[in-house]
Amino acid sequence: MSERARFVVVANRLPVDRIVAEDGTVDWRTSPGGLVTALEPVMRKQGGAWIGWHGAPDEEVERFTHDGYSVVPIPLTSSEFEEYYEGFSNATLWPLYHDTVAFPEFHREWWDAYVVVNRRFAEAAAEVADEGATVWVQDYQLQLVPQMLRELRPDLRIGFFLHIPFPPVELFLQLPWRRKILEGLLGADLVGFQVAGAAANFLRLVRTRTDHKIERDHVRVGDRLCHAKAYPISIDTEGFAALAESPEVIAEAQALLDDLGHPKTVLLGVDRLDYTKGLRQRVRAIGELFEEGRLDPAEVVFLQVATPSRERVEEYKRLRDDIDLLVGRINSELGGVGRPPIVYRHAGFPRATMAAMYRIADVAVVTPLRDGMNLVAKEYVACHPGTDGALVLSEFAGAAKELKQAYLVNPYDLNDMKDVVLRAIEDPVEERRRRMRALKRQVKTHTIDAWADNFLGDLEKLSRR
Ligand code: ADQ
Repeated sequence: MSERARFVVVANRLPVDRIVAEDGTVDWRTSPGGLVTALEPVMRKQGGAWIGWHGAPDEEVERFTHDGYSVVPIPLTSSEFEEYYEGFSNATLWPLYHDTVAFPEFHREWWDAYVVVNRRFAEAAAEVADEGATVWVQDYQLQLVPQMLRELRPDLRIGFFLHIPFPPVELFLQLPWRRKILEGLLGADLVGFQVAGAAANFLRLVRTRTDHKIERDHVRVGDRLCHAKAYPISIDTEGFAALAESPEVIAEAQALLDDLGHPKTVLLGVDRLDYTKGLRQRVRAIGELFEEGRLDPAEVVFLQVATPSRERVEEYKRLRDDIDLLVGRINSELGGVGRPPIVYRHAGFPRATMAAMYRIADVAVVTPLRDGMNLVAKEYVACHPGTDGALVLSEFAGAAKELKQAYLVNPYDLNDMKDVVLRAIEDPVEERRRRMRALKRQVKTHTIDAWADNFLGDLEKLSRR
């Protein structure tokens, strides 16, 4: 075994993608994403290791070094991928934690696979971590790892961060394995959530469903403490802003506007194609605005891009068909023979193209039914030049707790959504500017680096024994 690490990240996926060249040589490239960018410097400085799945089922990949830190691939069989990942993580926990906006499925085999895979991750972390090292476990796929790892290595400092919402007590209690998940999380010294309400939900559950004593924001677990607090995640604000100001992105934004025929107003939606993101409601609301003549298809375009996601899970297939149908129906009934009122692309785009879209959008419409944070809202604020843009944001996104000057909506209330979108377009420019200035200030002063520093700083302080 190669040398042990002082700082270990444990996440479902590795931060690198495999690139196979034409001649068959294999290389690994850092995948774009805020978490990797924020943690890479810490990894390099402290001699870090990242433990995660490499993305190919039924295949073992040796540990290797990448960009100054150690990458530890964890193997998954095809059936583990189906039961632990597509099943328990994405068809049980994901809908349950997002207010059951889709029906969560409970299957005992899925749970068994979840336990097996969590144990594999915990064992790998126990092997890789140096004496007294810090281990940071990420997200809902790995909630049992903190306790499993604690049992194997009581010397470690263990943090956990949940990127998605933590549900209200009444919903969490549906879960047949609720107690085991709570105990799993309590293995950490610090459990981080996106918003204070999620930490409160967790503490309330621990209070009512376990024998552990609670004082303010921490739980006494035997002879140690587990703290629960909010750490709202953010983006590499400067990086995004600089990208949006680059000549390439400015040129791409111009080309996009040419393609769209220079409409007076561009509305923009950007999401992973997921039923939590409220796409059905958004497309219906904006569609109705066009149908009722409150938006003029000659002047306004609604550009919606949706990255393909979890395409083998039933709910996601249905969602894709629904959106295709809805958009097709609206476009076939409205507008002239030129550009349709809704320009919809089911595809992922490079970061530069995303920045170009954020640049040209007069209004970003971010209306999830429930979302842990929602980074698109923050990326738009960081990238849109000047202060004449507007953000329409769901009350049920974690981001709404910080971006209070956005045009907030209840995405279940279609009439409200329609009125608010119109207001965001039509409000006097001073009002839009006032709001946008406040949003920009917030996103500039709360970056992903600050998020990681706060969490890791607190973890060090709180777990000092
Ligand atoms: P996600 O559910 O994936 O993340 P979000 O925070 O919106 O949601 O992040 C999506 C990311 O994908 C953004 O960086 C966005 O730019 C990118 N993206 C979306 N559509 C794209 C497209 N068509 N092409 C290219 N890129 C696209 C989970 C939680 C969130 C939480 C994050 C981080 O569900 O609530 O904010 O983790 O903790």
